[in-house]
Amino acid sequence: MKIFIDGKYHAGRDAKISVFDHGFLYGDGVFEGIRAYNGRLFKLREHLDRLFCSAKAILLTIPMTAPDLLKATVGACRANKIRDGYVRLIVTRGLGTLGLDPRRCKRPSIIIIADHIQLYPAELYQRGMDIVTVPTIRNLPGAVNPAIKSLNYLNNILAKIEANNAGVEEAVMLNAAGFVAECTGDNLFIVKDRRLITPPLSAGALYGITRRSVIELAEAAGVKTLEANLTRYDLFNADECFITGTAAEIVPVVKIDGRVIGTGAPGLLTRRLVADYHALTRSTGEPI
Ligand code: PXG
Repeated sequence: MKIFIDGKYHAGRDAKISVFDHGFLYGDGVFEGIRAYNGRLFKLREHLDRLFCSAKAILLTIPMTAPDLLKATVGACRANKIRDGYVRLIVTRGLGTLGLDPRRCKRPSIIIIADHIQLYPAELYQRGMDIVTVPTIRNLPGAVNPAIKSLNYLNNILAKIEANNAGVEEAVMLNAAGFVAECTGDNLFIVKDRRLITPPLSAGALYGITRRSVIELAEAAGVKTLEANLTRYDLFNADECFITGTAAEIVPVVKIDGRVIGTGAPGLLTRRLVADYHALTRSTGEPI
């Protein structure tokens, strides 16, 4: 594997970052996870836009223009002969010293890993997932805004640990007001009375690119979509539920906190959206 670090390629085992990089010391940095399907990088421009927005929010200047970063991302896929895979694009605050002041870091580092990912076993997509709500609430927008895709994922990891302790793969995170925010690495949707509903981004969620694609696909299929605050009660009484993310894609959810959702099997609209999403990922994107 060839890893891009600051303009040069390194063999996988030699691809190293200093222990004095503030991305490592403090989680000071931002990232994106992008998928390649069928020789194309799906929604690459949207991912790059979000990376620049995350960077702006933490006052980090990415030392490359968006068009150059696009070329470098495509280049990393080519260098690794990736046609179907997963790209992790990381920008750290860079090499600094002990002490969290970012002014000690003279130049941010850009890392591109072009590899593969499989988050969940394939059968889970057929059968549907069992998830739980967890005690750890989503970061408050006034603290570390969940819209920032930062290298500090401890909020999400704590929730993931709580899900694992409950014997399931994924956690629903609520916000401080008790409304559903999102899952640890995915946005959440329900279907109720043939309408597709997802929490508003202000509930404390990442501006998910898969989320946006799913809303567009539903609207194209004539399904009414809306953003509304959801409680656990709304989840338990949904007709269908699924989660969305670049890595996870669309995963049907069939049980939440022990309550069976709908019929207990992936719902009709969920399966339609999965099919439409697969068709979209295979036919659009930035050519590698
Ligand atoms: N919420 C959070 C907190 C995320 O990290 C999503 C929602 C879905 O967003 P997109 O734009 O991907 O639809 C994410 C993205 C992983 C992994 O390693 C997680 C994500 C992306 C890539 C890898 O678990 N989550």
